[in-house]
Amino acid sequence: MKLYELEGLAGRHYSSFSWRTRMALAHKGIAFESCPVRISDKAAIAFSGQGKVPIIQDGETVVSDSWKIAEYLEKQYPDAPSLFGGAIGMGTSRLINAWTDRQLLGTLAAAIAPEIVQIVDEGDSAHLAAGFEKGFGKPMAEFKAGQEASLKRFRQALDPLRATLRNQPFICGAAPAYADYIVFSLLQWARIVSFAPALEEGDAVGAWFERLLDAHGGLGRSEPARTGAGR
Ligand SMILES: N[C@@H](CCC(=O)N[C@@H](CS)C(=O)NCC(=O)O)C(=O)O
Repeated sequence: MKLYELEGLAGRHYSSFSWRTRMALAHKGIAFESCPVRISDKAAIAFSGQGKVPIIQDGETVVSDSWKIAEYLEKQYPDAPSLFGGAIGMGTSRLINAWTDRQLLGTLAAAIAPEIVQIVDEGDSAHLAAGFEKGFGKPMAEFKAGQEASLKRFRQALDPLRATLRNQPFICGAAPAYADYIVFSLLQWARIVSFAPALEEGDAVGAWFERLLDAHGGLGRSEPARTGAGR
C-alpha cells in the first residue's frame, strides 16, 4: 500500500485530507509506504489522472480523494475493523465530511494560511499563496490580521461536536472511526502548521483531539507539532 501525500520542509506531513487516509489505514491495520509529493509538482501524480492528494496505490489499483479512498478500504478490507459500521454509518459520515469541508475547513484555512506557506519550499509556497489569494479574494498580507477572528469562527463552528462530546467520547460513539478522523484531520493540520493553538484551553474538543492523537499507537502524535513549539 502506497500513500501519496504532501510533504513540506523538515518532512512535515501537513495535508489535512491525507490525515484522514492515514488514520483510516491505521484503523484498518494496513501498513503503508508514504510517498512524498510537492503540491506544485503535478507531474508526480499524473498517473492518478487528477491533480490532488491523497492518492493510494494498492497493488494495481489507484484511488484518489480521501472519501473515495475510505469507501474503497471499507469494501476491499471487510474483515479489518470497520470505518463506518455499516450503511447508516457511511451515510452519516458523509454528512460529517460535507460539514467539515464546507463549514470548518475554510475558516481554519483562513487562520493558518500565513503559516502554511512558511513550512514548504519556495515553489510550493507560491503555489499555495496563489490558491489562498484566489480562494479568499484577498492578498496574503491581509490574512495575518484576520487570524484571531477566523479562529474564533472556527471554534464556534465546532459547537455541534462539543455538544455531542457531552454524551460520548467520540463522534462515532464509544470508539473512534472514520467520522472522527475527518474532523481530527483539521485539528491535526493546525497542530502541524500553526504556532497558535486552534482551540481554547479546557475545550472538550481538545480532550477528544488528544484521545485521537493517542489512537492507533500514537500515529497522530508521532507527527511533530508546531503549536506550542518555541519559534
Ligand atoms: N476532495 C479531496 C480534496 C483533496 C485536496 O484538496 N487536496 C489538496 C491538498 S490537502 C491538494 O492536493 N490540492 C492541490 C492543489 O492545491 O494544487 C479529498 O477529499 O481528498
